[in-house]
Amino acid sequence: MRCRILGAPEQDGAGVLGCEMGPSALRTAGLIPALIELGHEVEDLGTVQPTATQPITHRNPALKALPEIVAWTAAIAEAAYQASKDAMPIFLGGDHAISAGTLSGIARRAAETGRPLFVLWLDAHPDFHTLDTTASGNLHGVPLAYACGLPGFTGVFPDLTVRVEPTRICTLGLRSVDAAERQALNEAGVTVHDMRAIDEHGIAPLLRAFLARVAAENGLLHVSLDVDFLDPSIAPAVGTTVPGGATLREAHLVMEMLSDSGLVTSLDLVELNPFLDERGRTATLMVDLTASLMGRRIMDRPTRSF
Ligand code: DIR
Ligand code: MN
Ligand code: MN
Ligand code: MN
Repeated sequence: MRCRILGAPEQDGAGVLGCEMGPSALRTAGLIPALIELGHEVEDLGTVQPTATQPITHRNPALKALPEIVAWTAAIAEAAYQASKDAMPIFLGGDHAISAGTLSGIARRAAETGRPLFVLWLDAHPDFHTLDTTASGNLHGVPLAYACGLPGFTGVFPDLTVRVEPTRICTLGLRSVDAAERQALNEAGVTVHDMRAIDEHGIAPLLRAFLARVAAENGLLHVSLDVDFLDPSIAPAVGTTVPGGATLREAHLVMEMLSDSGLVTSLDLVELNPFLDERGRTATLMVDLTASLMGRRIMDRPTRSF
């Protein structure tokens, strides 16, 4: 596989500073050598530069760093569109607001291929707030709603060339959902497998059903992995830890099944805050999970079915 690495050290979308160090920590933890060892061709595109900020006012006084997030979104969207031509881009956050840009750029690229774009959102949170519903004002809480074209972003965020279809999104691992997000997710028809569903059914059948849909429709698949998908006991380096997250093996199983499916066409690694890490263990885990997604196996398997 041909991979393109792109750093997006955006940090103003999270409530806690430090995600700007995320790309450095992922590189330090050996992301690129791990991909090369798995036989991939890796092109490192370096770091996205945000466009200049313009003053913006908004009726929601809680919004934080709106001009900065808008500038990052425009730059990342263009970079994601360019990076996704004939290669698999891997975007290194940066907080989850980078996905406002990665999703819009990828959706634009997907439309050119004529194939439907599916999104797997691995996160404790749905990040499905609009600019009007977010109470925290932390804009890492809005990227999925923006990419779907929910109301209120027009004239503030960059115009979307192509929207992500909400019914082609599957969120996995949710355990912190605000009331406005819950309603919006239901109305939009997003597939939600929260932690309770994972506890009841196991993670494999939930993911398998989604992958079968992607395969049946010959879809492209964008995976967005937020560090807080993982349980804080194994992944402390995130500003928004929520207890009761995915275990080490649940997370690896997701990645291994994604790899076996052969369906993943782009990836976000987001919310890593190295300032909060313990001797690099979260950065190392994120690299190991990426390696599982990109083909690392405990043992060879006779079939590559999922
Ligand atoms: C909360 C937390 N829903 C908010 N969101 C986070 O601030 O909007 N997203 N942490 O990743
Ligand atoms: Mn998130
Ligand atoms: Mn989260
Ligand atoms: Mn949220």
